[in-house]
Amino acid sequence: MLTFYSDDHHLHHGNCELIDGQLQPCFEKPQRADHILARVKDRQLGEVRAPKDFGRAPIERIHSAAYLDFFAGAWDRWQAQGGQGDLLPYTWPARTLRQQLPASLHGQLGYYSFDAGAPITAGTWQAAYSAAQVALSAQAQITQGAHSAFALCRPPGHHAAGDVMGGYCYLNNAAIAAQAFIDQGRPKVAILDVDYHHGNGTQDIFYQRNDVLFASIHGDPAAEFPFFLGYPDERGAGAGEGCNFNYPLPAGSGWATWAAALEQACQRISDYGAEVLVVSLGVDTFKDDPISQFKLDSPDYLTMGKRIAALGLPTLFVMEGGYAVEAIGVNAVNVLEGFEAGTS
Ligand code: FKS
Ligand code: ZN
Repeated sequence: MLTFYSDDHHLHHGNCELIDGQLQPCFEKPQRADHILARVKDRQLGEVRAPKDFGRAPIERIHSAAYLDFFAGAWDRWQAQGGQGDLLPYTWPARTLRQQLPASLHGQLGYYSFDAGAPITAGTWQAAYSAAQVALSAQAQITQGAHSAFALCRPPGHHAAGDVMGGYCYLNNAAIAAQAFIDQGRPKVAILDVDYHHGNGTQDIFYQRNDVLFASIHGDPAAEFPFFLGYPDERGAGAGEGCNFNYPLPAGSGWATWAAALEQACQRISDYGAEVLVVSLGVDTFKDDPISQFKLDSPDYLTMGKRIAALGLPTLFVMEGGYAVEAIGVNAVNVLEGFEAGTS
């Protein structure tokens, strides 16, 4: 399996995030992708390629031009007004406030975000732009006939919606790739989100559409970030009714519980008749993950990959979360190796 990767992810390294009332170093850090890349090479998974540049057009199929302009220009505006440190929002247009774009930088930042978990640094736009190109390059590989490809994206994307950043995410790499499949003539795409957190951005982007099925297995949002989306009664709306499936699981869930949900998600994907699969691949379901509450062990990721392979679909893996940095490479690559073992 080919891996697509850009060193540009190093340009994004946020300073800190708010955890339990304290500012702590960001969990979403460059070493994450470095460890995965090292494991891809160790295991000789396949060639590692730099992305091509497909420009802004395929990103604009998912994100509004106004949002992209804001994101691309935010750091320079922050510097021009003498800003020190990372650019972080602190006011959001919650229920009692007007949903309108103000003139100020921080007002606009609040308008275009849902939490303070997505710091903008000098290189964040370039890193996120390159991550989207990594996803598009891996996607193109499948359009050209490959059965699978790995987009080693960083920063991740599944919490980002059309004009909202948050939860370490800015551009929704998986959604951008899924849309590219549709635009290249594959009218039925499934997205399987196995990250520990609900992919609220991806769900929102495709919620009213029937050309993309979204299925997500995650920590119950009643108790877990992102709290406000990811419940089982969210089944899609309008034309998209019946094309959205959430499988929230309780804290402490291990492989048996998780695998039962995967079985149901796979059944939905088969019933739907998807022609191609995008996997939002988070490995923060690992037992030693510092911010998550599931109990998967490293060999479970091999089994996960095999079950995904049994769907028999061309499959694009797009990297999302995972914070047990020492194990992240083993766990992510185990999914890919399990997939390959299940394919041959
Ligand atoms: C405060 C904890 C805030 C934010 C969790 C973000 C998870 C991100 C992710 C992604 F794949 F996008 F990276 N937690 N006490 O893992 O879903
Ligand atoms: Zn996650």
